[in-house]
Amino acid sequence: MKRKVALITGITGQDGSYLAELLVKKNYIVHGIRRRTSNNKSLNLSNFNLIPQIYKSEIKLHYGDLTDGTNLFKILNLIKPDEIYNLAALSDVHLSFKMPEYTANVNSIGLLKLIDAAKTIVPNSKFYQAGTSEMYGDTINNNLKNEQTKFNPCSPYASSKLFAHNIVSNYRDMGYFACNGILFNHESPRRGSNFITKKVVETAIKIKQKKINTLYVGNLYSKRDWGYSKEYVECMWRMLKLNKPVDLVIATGKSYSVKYLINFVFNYLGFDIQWKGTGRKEIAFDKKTKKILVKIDDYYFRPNEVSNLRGDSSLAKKIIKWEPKTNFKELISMMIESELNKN
Ligand code: NAP
Ligand code: G4F
Repeated sequence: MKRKVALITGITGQDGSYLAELLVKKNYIVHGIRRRTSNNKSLNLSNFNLIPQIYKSEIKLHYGDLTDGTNLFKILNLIKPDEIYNLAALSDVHLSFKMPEYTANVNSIGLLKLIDAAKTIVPNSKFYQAGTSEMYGDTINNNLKNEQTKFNPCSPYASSKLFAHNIVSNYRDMGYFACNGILFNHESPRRGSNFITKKVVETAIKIKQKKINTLYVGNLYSKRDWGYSKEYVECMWRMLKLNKPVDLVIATGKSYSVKYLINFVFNYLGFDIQWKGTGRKEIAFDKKTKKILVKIDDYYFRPNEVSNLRGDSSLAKKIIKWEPKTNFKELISMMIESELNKN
């Protein structure tokens, strides 16, 4: 049987690297687009033997950027993929407030360039777009969110992703096979250090090792529905196996606050963490040593916040037979253990 060809944008990121591994296991020919960087490190892809002659490697990397439409066109024309997974994005919500134009250029217009070229060059291909629960924004109630819940984006990141979501629907209406995943937060040992789970894990370990003294964070009270990235990329693949394109929410259905996360990590590492004070003066300290462990820093607050995200993935359970397996405590413990093993 002819091997399927997949193209992954954002292959160097958390999800892209897990998806590449999954597709290689499933005997796909996997191509990825990576950006040119000064140090050329692709740490998340270290399980692959990335030798310079790309056509001998398990995955084939092409230099490119979602803002560079002519290059995207050339790559698609060269490899003629059966499946395209658009995972590349400026994915940092906080940073999107500082770089809104770039965010829109990559996440919205970049997606438009890619999907239009895909429909033109490989009209029978299947397309996955990495959508996000951030598109729901800060809703009045904290109910579970599903595919019917109204979007109300409240960051440049969320707005850029909602544009992409709508464009994908438009192309689907034009007859092209395109799906939107609406994924809630998902983490792993490969998570970027700027996101809160990885930041708390890395910093708490450095405090334990006496390399630094304090963790500085923003909003302690926002809640997120945190799942495991490796399980979530399986959904992307399953969605493109369907006969009809769909949009699906992928989530665990449970949410926890940033403060709960911090308590869990410090307790796991053997600290006796206690809190005192309120608002920007709230601090956490170690009851045994009296040393301050956590402080609030205004820098980490966003101009606008999504206070609680919790998703209902029952449609995914029905259509792609998917359910989350790893719970919050197992996920964060895995991240801590992986970080400890690096040291
Ligand atoms: P990530 O680790 O930040 O990876 C983002 C990827 O996009 C990286 O490979 C990055 O390359 C690449 N990229 C950024 N700007 C680019 C550009 N201009 N051109 C080409 N590539 C570019 O993100 P992730 O957590 O794996 O998430 C994957 C996708 O799912 C993203 O679209 C994100 O917005 C979306 N999403 C994530 C979550 C989540 O909780 N993780 C939830 C919902 C949706 P470099 O390595 O060079 O930076
Ligand atoms: O870890 P975060 O930066 O993730 P956020 O903003 O929820 O976005 C992630 O999940 C989205 C899916 O819903 C993705 F689409 C997006 O690409 C990304 O992967 O922040 C989580 C929460 C926020 O409420 C934030 O305000 O943690 C709060 N927080 C408090 N202190 C902090 C900090 N976040 C970060 N990054 N750093 C802090 O010091």
